[in-house]
Amino acid sequence: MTETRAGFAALIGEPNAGKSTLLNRMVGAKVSIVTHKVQTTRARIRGIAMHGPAQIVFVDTPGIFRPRRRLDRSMVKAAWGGAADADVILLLVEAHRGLTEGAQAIIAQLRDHAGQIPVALVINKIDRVKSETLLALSQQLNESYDFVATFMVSAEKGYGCADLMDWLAGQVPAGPWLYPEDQVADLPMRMIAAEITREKLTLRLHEEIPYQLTVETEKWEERKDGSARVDQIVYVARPGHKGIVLGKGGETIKAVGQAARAELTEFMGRPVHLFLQVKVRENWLDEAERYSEMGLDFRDGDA
Ligand SMILES: Nc1nc2c(ncn2[C@@H]2O[C@H](COP(=O)(O)OP(=O)(O)OP(=O)(O)O)[C@@H](O)[C@H]2O)c(=O)[nH]1
Ligand SMILES: [Mg+2]
Repeated sequence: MTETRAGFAALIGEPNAGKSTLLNRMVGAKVSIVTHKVQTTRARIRGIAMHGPAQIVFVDTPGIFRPRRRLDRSMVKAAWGGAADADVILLLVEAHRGLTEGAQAIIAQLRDHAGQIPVALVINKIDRVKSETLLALSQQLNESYDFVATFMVSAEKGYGCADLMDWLAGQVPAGPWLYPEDQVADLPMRMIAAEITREKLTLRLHEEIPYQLTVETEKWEERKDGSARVDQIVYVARPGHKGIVLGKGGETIKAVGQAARAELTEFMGRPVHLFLQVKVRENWLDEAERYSEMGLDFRDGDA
């Protein structure tokens, strides 16, 4: 019998680098939410991929940037924590942006956080650049850190992802699988459901508002007919934001609810009745309970 292997591959990088998109691609299911906006992922999210005898547990992390607020600091701490616990770290850099100041700042801190953990460079979004520019970028990045390998991928299109998966399968240590073979995510269903709603809100709202809201699944009721009733609260930090989230005549929240319900129903493979309520809670960004609901450590945000 072939020996099984299993381990953790942490995805780190600047906000918007495509970490969640890559995780979803590797897992083959949408486990982590994706938007075109920065700071979409707030906590560590595990997605599980099987590749022959290997089980690779991908750890999606929040983007790393210079934190200003408590929530930022908790997120960045969570990202580095994910890296420190991994068997292999994948640093994502965007092909069309290259070695940005933000990427340089991450590389400068990488050695301290990675220790002996091997770090591979993953240049993502190669669909956005001409191939001639990639070699130079790869060289430049490899001069700045001792990466054990370099991959050029498009998480969105799937280019290069099979090579990366083959390599990772050899990198994770020999040992028993960490999760059942058919499990794709390690995140409670109530949290996945809240994340789906937060994604739909982020896609529809402008700039600062998504940052200042959080979604919690308050009640989850299994019904006899096989469906589930899910009640969620959208917390906003300012009275003015409530009206924006609701939209004219409630049309924004209605559209968000429909989109979230459709996705959740598909994810679960059975009907879901989703009820959303918007509440103003001016101090939620300073409440420890909100952080633990998100999967973050409140104290990590201490200045
Ligand atoms: N063209 C192109 N776009 C991509 C690719 N991968 C991701 N994207 C897009 O980049 C944006 C950000 O993707 P995410 O996966 O949310 O990025 P992230 O690194 O998880 O971002 P945060 O969670 O905010 O740190 C989305 O609009 C994706 O569709 C790619 O390979 N090519
Ligand atoms: Mg993300």
